[in-house]
Amino acid sequence: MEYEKQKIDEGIEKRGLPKPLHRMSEKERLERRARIRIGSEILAYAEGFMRREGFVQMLPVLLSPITDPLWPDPAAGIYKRLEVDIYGTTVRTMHSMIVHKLVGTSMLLDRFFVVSPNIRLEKPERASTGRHLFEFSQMDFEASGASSAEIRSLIERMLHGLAGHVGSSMKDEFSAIGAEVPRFKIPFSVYEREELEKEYGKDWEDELPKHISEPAWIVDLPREFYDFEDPETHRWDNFDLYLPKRGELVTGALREFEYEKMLSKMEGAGVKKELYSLLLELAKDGRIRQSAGAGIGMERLIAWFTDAPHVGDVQAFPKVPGVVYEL
Ligand code: ASN
Repeated sequence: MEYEKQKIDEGIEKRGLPKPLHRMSEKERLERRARIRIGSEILAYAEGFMRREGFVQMLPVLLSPITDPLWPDPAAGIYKRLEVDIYGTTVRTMHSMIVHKLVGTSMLLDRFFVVSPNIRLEKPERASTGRHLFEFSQMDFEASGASSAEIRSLIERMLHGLAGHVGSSMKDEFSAIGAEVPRFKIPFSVYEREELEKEYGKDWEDELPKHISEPAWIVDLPREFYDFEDPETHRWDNFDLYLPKRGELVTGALREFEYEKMLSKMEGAGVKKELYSLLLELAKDGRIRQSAGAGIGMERLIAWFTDAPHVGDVQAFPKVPGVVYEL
């Protein structure tokens, strides 16, 4: 146990991974504290913004028989899916509340958001990417009857407002970490995924962040069954937001709501349709309404704003893939 601990500490030091609180110098702790304070202000502003836009805040779901398959998604790198038996039923840790969002906007509230903790056991080799965690929170929201363009505009306005607010209210914290609030103009540029593939090849996701100086939208990304795909053109009505140097911050889309389409996409991708039988049944009965929504990675957002080397540097208790800290 002692040996294990020492190995972890050395690994953290050598690879420049976020340190646990009890291993930090006073200066490092000051910086962590400033980042957490800025993060708290970012959360408060983002929640207030969503409420002003007519979204109701709900509390998160952590265990459920149904969660996001995270498949097929070229960006997925799950090393293990966590399943546990409770009361004789298998439940999964929340990958994302996407299915809950589809059912929630159909039956409960037209617009809602959740600051949603997600557990995704990313591959250990993702420890040093600086942008992966095995526990993180996304601001996950959905709006019935909305379009992708409306959701993108809402996110642009939120980020713009956030930069103005945090920049003026958190001056001491920014000087403690020697960082400045990022500057950017809205609306952001929009890139077609196909164009990026032509320009940068298959690894465009790693290349693009090196070539942009402001956040940019990427549209038309083939991925999970719940994002809308035009049956004729096979164009996907979805998007990601990429940050300079850091990569993906937001994922979102217009959603599928029709039974046949969801079913055939699941079958085509080899997703176990039995796991989604409730959603399929509701869709078959015409009880799923079309919506659009997105998720904003909160640690990534805070890390971007506070110029943190690793997303774990904005967590009080870091959750870096492959490293199990004591707290
Ligand atoms: N939250 C994302 C969305 O709304 C889905 C995800 O996190 N995989 O599209």
